Amino acid sequence: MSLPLDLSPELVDEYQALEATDSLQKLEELRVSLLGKEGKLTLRVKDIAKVAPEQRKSEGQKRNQEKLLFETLLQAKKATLEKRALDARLQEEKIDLTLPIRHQSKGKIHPLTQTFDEIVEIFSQWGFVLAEGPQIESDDFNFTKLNIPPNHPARQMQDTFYMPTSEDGQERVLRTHTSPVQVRTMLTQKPPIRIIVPGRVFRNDSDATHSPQFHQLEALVIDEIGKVTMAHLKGTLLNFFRIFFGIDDLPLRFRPSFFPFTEPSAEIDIGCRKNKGELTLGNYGDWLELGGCGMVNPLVLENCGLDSTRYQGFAFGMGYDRMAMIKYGIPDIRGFFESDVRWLSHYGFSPLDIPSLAKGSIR
Ligand code: FA5
Repeated sequence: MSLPLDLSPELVDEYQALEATDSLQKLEELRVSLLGKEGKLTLRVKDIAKVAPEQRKSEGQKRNQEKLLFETLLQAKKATLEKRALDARLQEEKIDLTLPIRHQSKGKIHPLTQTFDEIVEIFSQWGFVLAEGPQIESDDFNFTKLNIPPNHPARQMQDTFYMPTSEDGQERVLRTHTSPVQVRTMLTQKPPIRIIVPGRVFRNDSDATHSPQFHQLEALVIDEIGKVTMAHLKGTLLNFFRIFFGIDDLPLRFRPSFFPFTEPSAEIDIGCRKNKGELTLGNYGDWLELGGCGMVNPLVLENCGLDSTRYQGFAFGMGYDRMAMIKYGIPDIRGFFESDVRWLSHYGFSPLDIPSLAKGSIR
């Protein structure tokens, strides 16, 4: 750009400064100093009244034209500098197709989430509805309504974490099992009831097969007397285990037991072989305990407002961390809760991998 011949001498410095500007920031500073509220060109136009009246017209025109000239030059310079900056960036960010691919770590589904999904998949096909309850539970729902009164020795079966009493004076615990959701359901729904409750529970317990937090799968089925029997309980469990573990002749054994909330009660065992620390499921004569079950105690039905002369039903509860450990060969329960990404990348699942469905074993 060469100097316009008729440019007022007092603007020559600014003109040259504009020419020399090589950054957008400096250009903006120059713009403000010229065209801002107190800018030189703004004031020159404003101060036209101070010029002698006979020169005012021509001087006014000149000052306006010069202001316009600088506005145009500033805009043009801005466009040039912006284009230059963009070109430099494009040059810098040019994609190099010869570079090797950068490693991208993919997330994995936690084996407990996978197991949860498989359980829900199976039971939902049989018409069970998913139910939930709070992890901080009232002593009343966790124990008393389930026929485990205060100071009853049965409370010692479950090593409980006690919580501070709530503001309304309610004794509270970290739920030791998912069975309080039975109570919550019966208090709010009329039979027929058919629910499963997979959820986290807590006990003061820790070794390779016991963890202070673990997961239980609870089920409750209630209907009119005669419609839900112990045979249905056994059939449901047998079919569930066979589908879940993918073993068609997996045997199931009921071992007489005691739970205050079921009568009669049984421990649930499935067939296996234990050989030098290695566990294989199947019809081999050994047994592995997975949980407890029974027919809902009529006292529990009454505690929850159901007429025990009209309704009966079954319930079961088992640890599904153990089921996941067995199915997926995970040796130590504590790994589930340690949030170690290396562990997860080894034992985790790809989001699209649902083995029970992929094998077509849902019937
Ligand atoms: C119960 O918790 C009963 N509520 C089950 C039940 C429900 C019986 C409905 C009848 C009707 P139990 O305390 O045995 O029962 O626990 C059930 C299962 O939870 C155990 O068999 C075991 O698989 C699992 N379990 C118990 N404690 C732990 C622990 N600390 N870590 C991991 N799994 C555990």
